[in-house]
Amino acid sequence: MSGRLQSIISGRGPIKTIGVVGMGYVGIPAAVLFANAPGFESVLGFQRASPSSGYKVAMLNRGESPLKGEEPDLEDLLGKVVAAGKFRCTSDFEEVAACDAVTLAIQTPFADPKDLIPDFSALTEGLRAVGRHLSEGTLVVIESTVTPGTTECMARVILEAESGLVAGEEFALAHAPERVMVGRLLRNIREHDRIVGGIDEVSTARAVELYRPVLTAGKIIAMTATAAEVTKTAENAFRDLQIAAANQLALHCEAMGVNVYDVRAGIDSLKGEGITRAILWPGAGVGGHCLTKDSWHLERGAQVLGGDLWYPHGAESIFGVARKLNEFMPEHMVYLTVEGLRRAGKPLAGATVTLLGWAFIQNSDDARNTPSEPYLAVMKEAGAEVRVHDPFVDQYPGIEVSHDLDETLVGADAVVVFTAHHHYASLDPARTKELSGREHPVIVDGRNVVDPDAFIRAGFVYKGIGRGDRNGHPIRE
Ligand code: SAJ
Repeated sequence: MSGRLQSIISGRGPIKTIGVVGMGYVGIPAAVLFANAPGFESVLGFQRASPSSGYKVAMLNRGESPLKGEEPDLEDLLGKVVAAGKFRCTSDFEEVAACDAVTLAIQTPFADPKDLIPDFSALTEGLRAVGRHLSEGTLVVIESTVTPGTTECMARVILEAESGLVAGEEFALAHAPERVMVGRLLRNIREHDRIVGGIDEVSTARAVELYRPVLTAGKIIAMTATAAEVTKTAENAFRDLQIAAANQLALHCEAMGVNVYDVRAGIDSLKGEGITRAILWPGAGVGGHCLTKDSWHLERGAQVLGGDLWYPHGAESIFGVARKLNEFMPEHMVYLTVEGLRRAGKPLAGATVTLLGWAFIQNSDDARNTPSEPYLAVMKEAGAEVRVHDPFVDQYPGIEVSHDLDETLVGADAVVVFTAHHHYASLDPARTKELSGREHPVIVDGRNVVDPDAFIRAGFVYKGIGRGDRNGHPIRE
């Protein structure tokens, strides 16, 4: 336990002034909740005056949220704390010096999904800006999802180099990963348990003091900084693994002529104390900002920190295998489309394919890392003409997205469901066939949203993920 840091912090007194770096979908709700907590006096939102995001400073200081989409209570609470003078946004990082605690909520994407090297440039810039104005006894917390080892190593080195202070001796350092989902930002921060991990016990204790006041149903789970980084990346790696297990089972069921959804229901029925079968859902692929990268952060952490890893020698980590299986699912959708067109006597080259769903998740406009994109690329490469429909996505770089379902179905040789938007559950076989103008149009269901028998009776060639019981059906003349 660092006596020196403890005495500096004791001399500083309870946390009163907080800085939050990064006014995005993590930083803004966090800052507003800190400002609304009675024990804290003021919160500063730090936002770079960059061409793309600098506008947020004035907007936030007017009590307006720059976040898209519905966020219950956020704008009301923002207006309240701004009016009360408890929250202010600024681009002047010199004001970090007045903060008892500073959190950094800055995105850490992969620069290139191919080589999976994390792009920490924005985070390191934020760390440098904080380090330059860090004062003795301040707590620095990283909320971004980072490769295990980042807080103890890269972040510590940058902060010490910029401030001339020693972490664990003259300032506290911790990791407290965000667990928020769009549409429920405030609720998630208040109600989810909060993982808090310091580089030492004094840092952990100071971080607990920072987060406890904003929790309602959630409780604090304290650990080391690296354990907190592993927890965050692993909680998503586990979800990715569960989805991959469902996808692997679906592929096996296709091979064995079985309906994977019957099997899933059977497995899910096994309940009772101490029995868990958290079987998730197979599908056309896994998109989004979390699951597509966090397994690779975890793997990189094990490689960087782990030295001589002890997998079964020569075997690959199951988290890496799971990632590759989930990334394979759009390819399997290509296979199902090609097989369906073959059965309908239609070559892939020149075929017209209607792709239903561009968002990575149902009933949302969020298209980050959508599995529809790799599918589209392969189909276009093979000479198919693909039209994209999505009722929620308005635009996407390089892609023309239609909101007119009937229009996109006209002349379709194949209709392919990639996203389980509620609109597609009511797709009518007769109407769809009429619009396609085809004797035997193909339907490929990547999310189990249509009734296979209704489409087969209408003369469709049906293919579905995991539908080994229907994928070889006789074609109705
Ligand atoms: N998916 C499947 N099968 C499933 C569940 C999801 O194929 O059974 C696919 C979805 O279609 C989507 C992708 O996986 O393409 C990701 O879906 P998701 O529900 O995991 O949504 P995310 O990516 O927004 O995950 C977030 C994560 N939250 C945080 O990182 C704070 C994750 O930890 C949550 O578990 C998840 O939300 C959630 O449960 O809503």
